[in-house]
Amino acid sequence: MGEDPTGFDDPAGAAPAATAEAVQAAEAAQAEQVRILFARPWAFDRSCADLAQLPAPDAAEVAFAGRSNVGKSSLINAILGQEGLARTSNTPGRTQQLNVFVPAKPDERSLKTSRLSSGAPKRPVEDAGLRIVDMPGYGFAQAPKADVEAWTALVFDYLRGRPNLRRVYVLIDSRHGLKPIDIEALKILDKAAVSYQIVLTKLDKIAKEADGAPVRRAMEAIGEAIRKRPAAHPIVLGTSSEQGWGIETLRAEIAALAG
Ligand SMILES: Nc1nc2c(ncn2[C@@H]2O[C@H](COP(=O)(O)OP(=O)(O)OP(=O)(O)O)[C@@H](O)[C@H]2O)c(=O)[nH]1
Ligand SMILES: [Mg+2]
Repeated sequence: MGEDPTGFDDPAGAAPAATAEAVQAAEAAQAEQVRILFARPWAFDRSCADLAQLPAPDAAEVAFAGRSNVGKSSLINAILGQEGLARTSNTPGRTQQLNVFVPAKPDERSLKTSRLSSGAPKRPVEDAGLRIVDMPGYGFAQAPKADVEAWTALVFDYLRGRPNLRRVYVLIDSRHGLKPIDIEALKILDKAAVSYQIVLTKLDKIAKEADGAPVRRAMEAIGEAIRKRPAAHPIVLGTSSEQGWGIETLRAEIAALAG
């Protein structure tokens, strides 16, 4: 009989060692996949004012949604390790369309700047089966009503009807918690059975107390609030784009969602 490659039948007890080795090898391969995906440059692909402008739904998409100014664009930049790729601003209402980002070949890193001066972007090669979508914020009261309604409709339409949408990260400001407009977004996702996960942002702003109590309280409150929602991932992620907290966890999750 040939050697059993699994080691399971080895009476001398080699099975656990062989299994542990196999598990370690799988973990190392996974970690390498994450590293490769986010070590490479990413590029801006396009801005979409309506769903018809989106690319064909032939690659997995991961989208970042949340109220205006919650930190969507900042979190995408932190995950991709490219400050300034997604535009951020102190003024709410910065992102006004669906902005699509894709992995690019190394020499296409310059796309992020060339798109602004040259108008129509060149198309980077999409070879990782994954796109990241930065969304306009919803619920920004100070912008003109018609603008807010248009952004919210665009976001909600996308959440409702994008067949290749693998996961929506719904960002919630850790200082403010869930607002009625967030609940509306969650209802849409639950109804459309789109898998989503809550991500608390700007944890650095409530992490001043040494015992971490405000952070714990914010995480627990939101965990309880979404416990019974059907499409919600049960684990709430805590992040700070400024401090780099929670970024590796998000990278690993996103890499696992790539098609
Ligand atoms: N302290 C701190 N500030 C943050 C963090 N993330 C974002 N910000 C700040 O919050 C503001 C809004 O960030 P954006 O990333 O533009 O927020 P957005 O959700 O994309 O906003 P809209 O596109 O307007 O909907 C900016 O001034 C960021 O610098 C964080 O983790 N910590
Ligand atoms: Mg933005």
